[in-house]
Amino acid sequence: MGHQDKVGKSQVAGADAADKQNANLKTEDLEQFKSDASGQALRTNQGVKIADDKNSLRAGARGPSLLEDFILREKITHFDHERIPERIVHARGVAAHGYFESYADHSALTKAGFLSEKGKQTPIFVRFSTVQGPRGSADTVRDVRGFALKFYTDEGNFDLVGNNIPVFFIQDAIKFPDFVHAVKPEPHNEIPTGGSAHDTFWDFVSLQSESAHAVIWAMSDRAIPKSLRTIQGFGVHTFRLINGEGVSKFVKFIWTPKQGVLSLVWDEAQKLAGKDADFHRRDLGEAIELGNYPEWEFGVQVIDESDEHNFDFDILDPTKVIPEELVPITPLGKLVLNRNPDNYFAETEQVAFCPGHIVPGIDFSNDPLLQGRLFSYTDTQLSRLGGPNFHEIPINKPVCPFHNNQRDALHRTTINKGQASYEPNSIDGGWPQETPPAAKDGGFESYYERIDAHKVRERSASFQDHFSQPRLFYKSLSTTEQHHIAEAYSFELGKVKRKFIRERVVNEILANIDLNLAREVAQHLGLPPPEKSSVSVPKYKFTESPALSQTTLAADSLRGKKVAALLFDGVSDQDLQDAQAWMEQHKVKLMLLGPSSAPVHTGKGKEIEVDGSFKGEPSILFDAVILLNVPGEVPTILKNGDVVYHLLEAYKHLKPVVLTGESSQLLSSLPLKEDEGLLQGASFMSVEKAFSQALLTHRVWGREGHVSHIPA
Ligand code: HDE
Repeated sequence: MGHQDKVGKSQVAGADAADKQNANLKTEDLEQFKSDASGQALRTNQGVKIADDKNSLRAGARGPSLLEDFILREKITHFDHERIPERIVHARGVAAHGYFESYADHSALTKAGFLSEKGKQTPIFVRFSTVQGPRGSADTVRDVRGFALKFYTDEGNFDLVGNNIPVFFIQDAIKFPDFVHAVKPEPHNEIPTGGSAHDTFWDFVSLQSESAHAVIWAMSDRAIPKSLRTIQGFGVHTFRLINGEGVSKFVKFIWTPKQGVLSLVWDEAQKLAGKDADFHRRDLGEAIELGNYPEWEFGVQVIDESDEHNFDFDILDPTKVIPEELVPITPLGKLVLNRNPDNYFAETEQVAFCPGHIVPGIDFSNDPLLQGRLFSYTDTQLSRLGGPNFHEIPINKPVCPFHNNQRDALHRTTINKGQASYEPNSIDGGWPQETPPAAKDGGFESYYERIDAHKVRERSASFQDHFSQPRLFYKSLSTTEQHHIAEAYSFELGKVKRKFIRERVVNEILANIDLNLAREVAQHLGLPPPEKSSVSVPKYKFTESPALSQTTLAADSLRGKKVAALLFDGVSDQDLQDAQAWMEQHKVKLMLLGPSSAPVHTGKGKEIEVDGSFKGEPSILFDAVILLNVPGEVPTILKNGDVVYHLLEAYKHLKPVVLTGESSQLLSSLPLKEDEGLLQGASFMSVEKAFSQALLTHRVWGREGHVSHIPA
């Protein structure tokens, strides 16, 4: 058989694809292949060039395969071990590179070097995640989002492993395995994937009132974010910042997106989970690719040591927020994400965060949840990444030089030189040696905290109030946000099979947060409305914290929004040109959709390539939808079910919808009503200002009560 016979069609196609891929590689990437003696030779892991990668070695063309085929065995053995254990929680994630830039010299607050200079930039790697679902689960499920930051500072790595809600479900680390077992898919049937709407979760959280606060956040719109670019980040625990004089202040870390804190509506989230399970990771990757780099303002709430006990709650309790109205946020700098990873596995999957990774100038508080986390993360990496050398994986490696006497173990890549692997030594010049602590550039020193106590297994009495803060949160929200919370509890509890669990949530949890909320949920579930709270909730000095509502956290511009233009043959050239120019000017991504993927022709006969079809790119993928003027074609439009569905669905999801020219005649045939988001006008430019406002506002909340009859 000649060589030519062995090369099938698919292999030629494969070669084309490889060429295309190579075309996308940067010159420096290609250099690595060129430096290979034969250009781009395929080799075994032992460096042997491979002559045939298509056929295994066998005894005769139709005979059995031979064990001696080391090329086949090496390839398949490697493949057999391609998977590593996924994270026990936060398995589904996506990440990006970027930088932190300090706004100023913050050395009065901390001696941490990355905060010591105005304009100083520190590389960061950020991983977003959902908590409950496995690696292959959908992005838009109702869940808390992990928001883990790794700062590669000159003084070592600082990991801030936070979430997009400011409180946690339990107060003590010892309850974490119970909590996770309860929320994860149930053990007998591994259902549900990616959600908390099931008996074991609600059983656990209804028996543990300390969960009430985090649960109400998880039932709020925060748990169905529009995009990972539109979530806030919270360190949750109280930490310490320590300056060069050794003065410590308690801090809470908070980072807020410039893109606004925005959410999906529930119907949209559920549909997206099926139609684009990768919605969030795609959105993040695309925005960065387009140069719409997401940004967060990174800050701290600072509490003097002397104020530690001056709150209605304990600042060590991770189920409590410190309202911004009591302690405002001091901005420290900005976080910018500007580069997508090159390889998902090597970077996003292998990154190993640990709250215990801190640098001089930062320290822990005695929050009992944080204390447990300090141990857990390194422990989990041992089985997930296969040994104690995971810090040598490039994504985990500090950028500053580091030396110590730790040696060997699985997957060691460092080749340590010298003879002395102990300290003190007099053989290798005494190195590596300790660095005494100092106001600047010194070795790490723990805060000189006085501890004088009995060993006890005891929860502080100051952790016992579990309802004042969920009440504060609920009371601080807009009517729309409150309504969504009632709907979310009703949906989730509607999936709970055991009636006594549903009743317990309503009577023993919700009734103590807010009686109206409890009654609304009871009504949805067909339960008797509770008459009174079952515990007496202490009175707080303040009853509302507007900063907790998403309505106070708007976007600063339209940058990075995504709009669909629905096109038909005969579309007005002027309208289309104006819309395209406007979107470009506002850094809004405009996608042109047509009845199919075939090009559309404008009124003047110009051929327009489309980005997809109405059906293939449903309205749930966009922030707004525009149907431009197509003179004389309203009957054609009305006959197209896909476009009608697109419009009705966008309207139902409270999005801005624009109808220009004759398209606005659709208003008389479809159940759409003009409002501050449903805009009609002679041309796109005639509604441009109102559209800009509607797009910035994100949703037309006033429409919400009037869309239940829409079939979409
Ligand atoms: Fe985690 N958590 N956690 N957690 N967590 C993990 O570490 C754990 C907690 C958070 O993108 C695990 O590498 C314990 C609070 C994020 O890689 C594990 C306790 C907060 C991520 C672990 C908590 C978080 C994790 C699983 C209670 C918000 C993903 C894999 C004491 C402030 C990081 C891993 C990433 C991951 C343990 C509670 C956030 C098992 C024991 C509170 C964002 O070590």
